[in-house]
Amino acid sequence: MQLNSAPSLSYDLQQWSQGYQSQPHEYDYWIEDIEGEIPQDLDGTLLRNGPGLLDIGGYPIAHPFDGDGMVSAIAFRGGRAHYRNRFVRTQGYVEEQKAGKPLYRGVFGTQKPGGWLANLFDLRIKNLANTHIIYWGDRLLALWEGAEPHRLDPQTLETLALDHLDGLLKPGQAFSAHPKIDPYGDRTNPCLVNFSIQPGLKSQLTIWELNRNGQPLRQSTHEIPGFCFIHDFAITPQYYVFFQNPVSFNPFPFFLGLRGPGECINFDRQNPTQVWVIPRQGNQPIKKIEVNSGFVFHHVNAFEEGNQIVVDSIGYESFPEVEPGSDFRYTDFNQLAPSQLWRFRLDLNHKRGDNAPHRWRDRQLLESRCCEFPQIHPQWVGKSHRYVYLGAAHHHQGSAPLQGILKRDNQSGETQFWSAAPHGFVSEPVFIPQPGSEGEDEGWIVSVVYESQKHRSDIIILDAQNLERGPTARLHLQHHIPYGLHGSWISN
Ligand code: 3ON
Ligand code: FE
Repeated sequence: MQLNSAPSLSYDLQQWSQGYQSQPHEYDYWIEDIEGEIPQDLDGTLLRNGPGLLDIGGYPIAHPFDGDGMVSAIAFRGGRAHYRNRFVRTQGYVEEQKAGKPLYRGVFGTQKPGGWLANLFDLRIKNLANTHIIYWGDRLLALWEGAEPHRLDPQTLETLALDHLDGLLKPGQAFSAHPKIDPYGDRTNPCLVNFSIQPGLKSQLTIWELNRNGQPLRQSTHEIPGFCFIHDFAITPQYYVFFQNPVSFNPFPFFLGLRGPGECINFDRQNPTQVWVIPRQGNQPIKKIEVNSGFVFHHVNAFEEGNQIVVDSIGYESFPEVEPGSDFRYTDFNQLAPSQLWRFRLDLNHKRGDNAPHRWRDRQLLESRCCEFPQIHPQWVGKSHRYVYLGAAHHHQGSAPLQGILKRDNQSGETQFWSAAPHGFVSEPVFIPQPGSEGEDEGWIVSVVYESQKHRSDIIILDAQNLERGPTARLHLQHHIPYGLHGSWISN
């Protein structure tokens, strides 16, 4: 018996990288090729967003986050399912498809052809509309954290226009791609909470709460010292929680046409993460709490417990910096540290009433397996959640592509895992509550799985109470969907 031997890879890198081929076509069809049965009470639409093009007229893009947004809608009704996808007709997409080549630079390193001279001092960035898709206040919105949302037609997915939320957003103003829905927003009705960052030497953070009709309930603006790269946040009934990752920004390589702005972000290992705890109402002061250095894109959830706020997040050892010139299609996962599930406890009592930093060193690793894209039951946002669902690597150790769905029970510490390895690669799991149910895990997990051997994607439906039984239904699409980012469920 060999001890300490590295487990054999659960995937083939070449097969994995095929999931990053462009999908230039737009489809509209009933899904006929189905294994198992779609639950009759699964009634609504799964919306997904993500980069649809990984090249522009044959010019490869530098990073998947630079890909033009493509929205897929999988509509379920009466045990049947319909698929449709459309590119978001952003100004950049329309112009570039006409020109057959990149006309804009991307945040993560995509350059216009012609070398640095062709890119020098061109500081325009295209709004990609590629990160999330939500339906709120009677609007279907494709989100991208660097600028305002695009509004789409919910029936056809046609792009209608940029949307400034009835004048709430200034032209070009950011509206993050991670809004939270507070199930008890204005006492009884849910509300949507989102933020905007205007980065600089000092950064401006604006937070909105919108009622069910999309009208503002509350708005506040805060000045945060230093550069901010904040992708996501968390809410509790009383607070907004922001993790300001320890990064700095040197814009000169961007100005000089050498790098994208996302490649000008440096991780400052020696600095802690600053957590900003901002009261949602009243004029209590903002609290700054310092926690261990590290980088967070996504939070699972947060909740209040006595004088503490508990925040569960996916933590990276550092910002996964992109080496200029490296090809993401051949990512060497062995060189990467895994992203893992952590629990932070923030002590609100520390020096009540002042902003003195509180250095806090204790954080707890909940799950060491490499994971990303956390989801919970939507009714538990801001409350102590028992279950979390994640995309996760097949093996317990090391960094690897996401090939399975992991469910963790925070009460017992037990996990369930369903894997699509060796040929399948999963996307974000979306939790869909079963209509009429109350249990926290009563519902389904739906995810898009890229089946590399067939170069096609499946939609899988798992029973959230028992992931290990495997998919209740597997819907075979006629084509692939490139690896995506986020999505949501809209019930009928
Ligand atoms: O000054 C700059 C201006 C600007 C527009 C600052 C800046 C770099 C923060 C910025 C824009 C940032 C943007 C647009 C960020 C977009 C991020 C994005 C599209 C996606 C992030 C995804 C995160 C994760 C963790 C994805 C994981 C994926 C997998 C594990 C596998 O597929
Ligand atoms: Fe995200």
